[in-house]
Amino acid sequence: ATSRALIVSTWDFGAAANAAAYAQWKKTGNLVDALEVGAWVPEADPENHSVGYSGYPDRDGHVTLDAIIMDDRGNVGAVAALEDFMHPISVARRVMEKTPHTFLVGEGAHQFAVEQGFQKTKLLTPEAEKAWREWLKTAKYQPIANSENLRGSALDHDTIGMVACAPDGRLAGACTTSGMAFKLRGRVGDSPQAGSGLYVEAGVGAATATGVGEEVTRIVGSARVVGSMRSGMSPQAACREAVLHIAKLRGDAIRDAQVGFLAINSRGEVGAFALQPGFTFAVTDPQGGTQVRAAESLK
Ligand code: SD4
Repeated sequence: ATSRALIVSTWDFGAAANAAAYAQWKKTGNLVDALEVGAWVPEADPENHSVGYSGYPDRDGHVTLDAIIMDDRGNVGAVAALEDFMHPISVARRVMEKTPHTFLVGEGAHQFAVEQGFQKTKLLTPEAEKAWREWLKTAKYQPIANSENLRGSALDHDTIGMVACAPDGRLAGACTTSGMAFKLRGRVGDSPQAGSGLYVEAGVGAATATGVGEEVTRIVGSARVVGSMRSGMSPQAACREAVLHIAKLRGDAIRDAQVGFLAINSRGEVGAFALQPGFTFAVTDPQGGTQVRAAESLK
């Protein structure tokens, strides 16, 4: 038995994504392939209102998706504010592999996805539309902690962040989300921003973030976690340090907000830490065994 991890993902719904990613990794041995296929699971899940299809819309009723994928050779692709496509992670991968760019947004990302042959899909489901119409009655925007695990709640938001380390130490990461429910039109969170929602560095580790993206973006959180690991911290200590930094910086402004970091280093050691209790993550080992664990938290 080994304690090293292969694929780790945010939240309890990460377990299903890990299973798909693991099966793909067994087939091709390619972490980027594995994470792309893993990310498809929550992206296509009609019961997950925080990622992809059936995600909650922005306050004007548009489902807009953000995603990023990254390896440890400096290859990265991202899309933001992408509408009408079920698998933004795959569009992000095409940005990485087929363009000289790292990030496409909005209409341009949409045009690129069409050109690449992705099929358009209506993302707003009747259930998500109903929740949005309900929200419109008060139109109060208030991000709530851990709504990711409250399936079907109108306050549901969040993201799958996945980081992986192969037994030879190679690293990769992916992150995909519909962002905060009922956000302002045009809002982009931390998730598709390299360094904020995801960061990967060869020989060091990879980190991803979840929760209120603005709080992560302010400190370029995932790059900070990887930087701490580069300086010798364990993944756990590095995630904790970033959360403490946000707490100190933001004080009362983040009293009810959730932010969580999840990291893996190049030895396959895993750590996670959150502002609030309730952040869970799924860990899959190289033999395919998966555990859902609760992260430590500040409060
Ligand atoms: C964001 N962090 O857009 C992402 C996803 C989310 O994690 O809704 N929470 O802010």
